[in-house]
Amino acid sequence: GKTFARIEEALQQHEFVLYFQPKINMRQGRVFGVEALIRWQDPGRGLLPPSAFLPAISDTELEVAIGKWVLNRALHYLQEWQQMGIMLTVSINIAPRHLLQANFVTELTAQLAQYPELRPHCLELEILETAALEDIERVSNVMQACQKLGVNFALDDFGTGYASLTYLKVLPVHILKIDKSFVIDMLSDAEDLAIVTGIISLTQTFGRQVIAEGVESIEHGLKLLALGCENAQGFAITRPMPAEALPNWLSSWQ
Ligand code: G
Ligand code: G
Ligand code: MN
Ligand code: NA
Repeated sequence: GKTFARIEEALQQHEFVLYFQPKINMRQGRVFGVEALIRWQDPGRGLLPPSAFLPAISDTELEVAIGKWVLNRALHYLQEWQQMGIMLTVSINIAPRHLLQANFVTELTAQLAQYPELRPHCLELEILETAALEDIERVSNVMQACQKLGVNFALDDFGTGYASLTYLKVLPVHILKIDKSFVIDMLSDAEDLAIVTGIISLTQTFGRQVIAEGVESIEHGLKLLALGCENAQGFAITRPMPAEALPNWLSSWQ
């Protein structure tokens, strides 16, 4: 339709931009990474969030094309920051269709080859928990091939899908991201707190890392630390920001 054509045009016209949201280790007080989050700088409507355009292109080749652009831009900024002496990991959100493309590993290899100064383990791919379970064997094989390149995986929105513990056992994910819907209300909702507590203890059992998103206050951070989750992402630290703003933000943080 019209929307689809407009989004296609936006990609050609370079109207997409990447914002970045820091991830911190609360115990060390250290920023260790950033998540790349796409925005559409529409000349007529201003800055649009992913919810305004990604649903219209879900599971299409255009979504894959945008995914390739995101990967390339994220690596570009990462290299730029590295050249400034800023050592970070960058996480990008990978759509299921993109990950399951026959040539995904080849693409990833080629993209990384464009940035030879970057160590592959500085790149983390965030996969939705729900997507990871669609075709568990294929997903697992692709993830293992990417891991051989040195690329890490995060299971995003963890807790919102139906991840069986068996799947968690076989998937080579190094970190689980506790979905913000549980984190935001955990200080007032006993059930959400139980879910957050359960996910943290699950990661300990399975020898995985854990990060909480939706950390909106100091109290959220303190509670998570007490529960054994040291890693956090959320508005209490900062909202996502343009790439150009990150170096200054990092200076003021330290
Ligand atoms: O940026 P915001 O905080 O509004 O993100 C909303 C949702 O959009 C997030 O759940 C995130 O996973 C998704 N999203 C953001 N950027 C990208 C992207 O580059 N690719 C994909 N596939 N999803 C993204
Ligand atoms: O891909 P993922 O769903 O993890 O994307 C993160 C999303 O969460 C983005 O839309 C980002 O803007 C949003 N976000 C990040 N921190 C917070 C927070 O503290 N509170 C809320 N409500 N949203 C957040
Ligand atoms: Mn994400
Ligand atoms: Na998420």
